Amino acid sequence: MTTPDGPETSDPGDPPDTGDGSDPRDTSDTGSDGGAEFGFETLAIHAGQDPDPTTGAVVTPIYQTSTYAQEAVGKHQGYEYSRTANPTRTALQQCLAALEGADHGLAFASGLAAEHAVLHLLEPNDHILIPHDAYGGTYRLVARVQGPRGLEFTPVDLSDLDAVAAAWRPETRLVWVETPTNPLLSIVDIEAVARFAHERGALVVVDNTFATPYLQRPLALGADVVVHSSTKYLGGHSDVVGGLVATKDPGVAEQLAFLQNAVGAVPGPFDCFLTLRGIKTLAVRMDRHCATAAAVVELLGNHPKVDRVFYPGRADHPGHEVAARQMRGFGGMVSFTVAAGEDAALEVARSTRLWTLAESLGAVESLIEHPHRMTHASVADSPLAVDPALLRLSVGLETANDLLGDLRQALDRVG
Ligand code: P1T
Repeated sequence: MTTPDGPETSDPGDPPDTGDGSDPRDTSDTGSDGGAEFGFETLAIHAGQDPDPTTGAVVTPIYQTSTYAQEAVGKHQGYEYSRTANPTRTALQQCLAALEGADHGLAFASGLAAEHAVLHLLEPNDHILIPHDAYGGTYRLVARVQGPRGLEFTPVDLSDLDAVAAAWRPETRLVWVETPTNPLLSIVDIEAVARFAHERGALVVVDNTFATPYLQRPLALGADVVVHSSTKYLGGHSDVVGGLVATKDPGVAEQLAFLQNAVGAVPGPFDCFLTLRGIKTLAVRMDRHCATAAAVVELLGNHPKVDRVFYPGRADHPGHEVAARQMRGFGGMVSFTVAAGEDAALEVARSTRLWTLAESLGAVESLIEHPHRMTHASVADSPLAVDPALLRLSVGLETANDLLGDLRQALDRVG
């Protein structure tokens, strides 16, 4: 029975009575398209998104409803209450699962809400390894939310398996991988870390936000769980905040579906619609992001005001070979240090006209930001502190020459 607090009886673990035995909330179905036999672009446009059964609408409707009429108590069409399940969210979850080669997809209100749900799989006194250059918000969540509740963690350079072995403890249960990392674009060999962790009975989670499933499929490389800030490339238009999780593991999926409903950090139907709409063009956008990023890297690499350029597509990047093996392209994110230091970096960030000074990434608009004072301010006093001379670029889809010209004039200004 649905109560004002929500459907306490509708544990996502228990299939609803739909009359025909099916469960439309089931995250294990990637849509009637089947899945594996179709290419990425086809899945992005169609997986989980059959024409609407009621009207034939080609685009999955925004089911802007909190509740659903029941024919009799417990007899309904698979939906009881929108915290538990909503058809627009189901479509997004199935689409994501298809793109990641997963059996289950779960949508959350933000990337950090998705991460929080995954970290909730752990018990107090469990130990995890996190990247020594993780996204600042991930570090804050681990160190300041989960840490005080008993989670033990060690930041480690995950590209160095000796360092991973040295940090390993008998109670290590999970390795949290980000690759490429934010903001230093370090690369972790997912296959090698997964092999190492699985031999010791630990789970591997990959934050695939920077790469997207178009460029990298962590589950195929052995990871157990993929998380996304869909706020970024998946949404792709700077107009929605969201998070996604994908996994093949039915036990993990069941626990996460329970948490999704029990904690309630779910996205609304309009946010799911916007994310689905973004995903349809992911492949073509990523190709252009990669191509323009390569041109930006070329400019930065030859500019006298620039000291170091961080981009896995460069032959001198320590993770270049692994990236070339595990990614389809090197992505649209580029970081660099300004030779004259922090003040000069701030001057560059202030001086661009086309590159908007803003947090976030992965959208059509090109963005520039200063990680030390912005996205990674929460780690400024931690072992993860970022070089104050570092700038991060999210290369957008504007005309490449316009972007190059604007960056050049901003760099030329500094001493
Ligand atoms: O912002 P949210 O949707 O909650 O996602 C958090 C998150 C998780 N993982 C990675 C790799 C991220 O980059 C982010 C969010 N990052 C930014 C807002 C940023 O500008 O770097």
